Amino acid sequence: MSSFRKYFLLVVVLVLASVGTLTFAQDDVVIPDRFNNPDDPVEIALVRFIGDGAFMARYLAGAESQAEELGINITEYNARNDQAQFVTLLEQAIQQQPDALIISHGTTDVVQPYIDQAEAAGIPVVTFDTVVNSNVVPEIEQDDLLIGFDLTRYVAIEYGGNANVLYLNIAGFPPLDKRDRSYQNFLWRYPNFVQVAQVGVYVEGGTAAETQTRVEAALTENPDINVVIAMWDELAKGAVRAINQLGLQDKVKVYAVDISDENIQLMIEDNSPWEATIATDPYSTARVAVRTAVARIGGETVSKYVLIEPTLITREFLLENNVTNIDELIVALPSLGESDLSWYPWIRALAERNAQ
Ligand code: SR1
Repeated sequence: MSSFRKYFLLVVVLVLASVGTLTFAQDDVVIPDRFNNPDDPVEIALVRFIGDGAFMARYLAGAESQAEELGINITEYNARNDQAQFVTLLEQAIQQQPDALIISHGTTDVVQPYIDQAEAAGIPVVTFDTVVNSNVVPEIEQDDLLIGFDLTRYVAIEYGGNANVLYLNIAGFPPLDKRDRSYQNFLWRYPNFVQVAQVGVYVEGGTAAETQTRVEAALTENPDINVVIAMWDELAKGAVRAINQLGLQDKVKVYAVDISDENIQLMIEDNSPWEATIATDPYSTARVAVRTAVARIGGETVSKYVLIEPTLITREFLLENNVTNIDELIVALPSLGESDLSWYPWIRALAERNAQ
């Protein structure tokens, strides 16, 4: 046999061997039995305390998209800021005996007994924006201490440590409390970084409108304010509208949290006071929550803290890159797109099988 033919055969054998190895690796992934019965699809209950605003709507869309891709069902229960209703919905959801429970925006004192009850009944729980006393129940969040740190540091450095701040936040919501912790450190660190006033109240279906009224009053009473820090975009939207209404766009700038199509429009409009926001895409964040729940159903031991990394988005960046909506933003900033978190090989295989 000529040396060329020997070489050719060797290459063919090596290619076939590598293809064989790849095939074996794919076949090696085992989808857990619970996901293999089309007559009895996996059911996930998503129990949420609040529903106001664009973040919450896009989060739900993300959760539903991931469930659909995996061929499972998801049912939303939303208490719309009513604690008694939240407890009722937690009870109802557990009674339905879903395969897993995702709990969002509860406080520990309220949700802990129901988490313990569900886990004891064999229903694995995962949480979003909730602090839990359990080593097996994961806490998914957008790394809110980091959000508070990165946002406030950005403002403090931009203003050389000198600013008169109108602070927009609401106590009692876990992500907002964590962001506040980091913010307080900057007030301590920079003595001329001063909080002049604070407003913030949650109104289901109306936080932005209520905030607008309160910010108009605060800015009128405190004409020295030159910075607004808003720890939630519904608060920021109210502030932007108030500043526009008072014609203070050149004097008072807004720095906030969260992103949505509407936020991008507000940030890029002519003479917008909204300078920067720090965010994850709630769509992708919710998909992580669903995959983490699916992982627990499949028997995986998941990380206690599942942190989705936030990204700083400035008005300047949006304008320079002609970004007008979230889809375009993800192209310009791919770190905001689909997360790698909780993509266990068998969950990927489940998505591929379901796509066929
Ligand atoms: C009232 S809590 C609002 C926050 O929940 C999510 O973490 C979003 O980022 C939003 O800012």
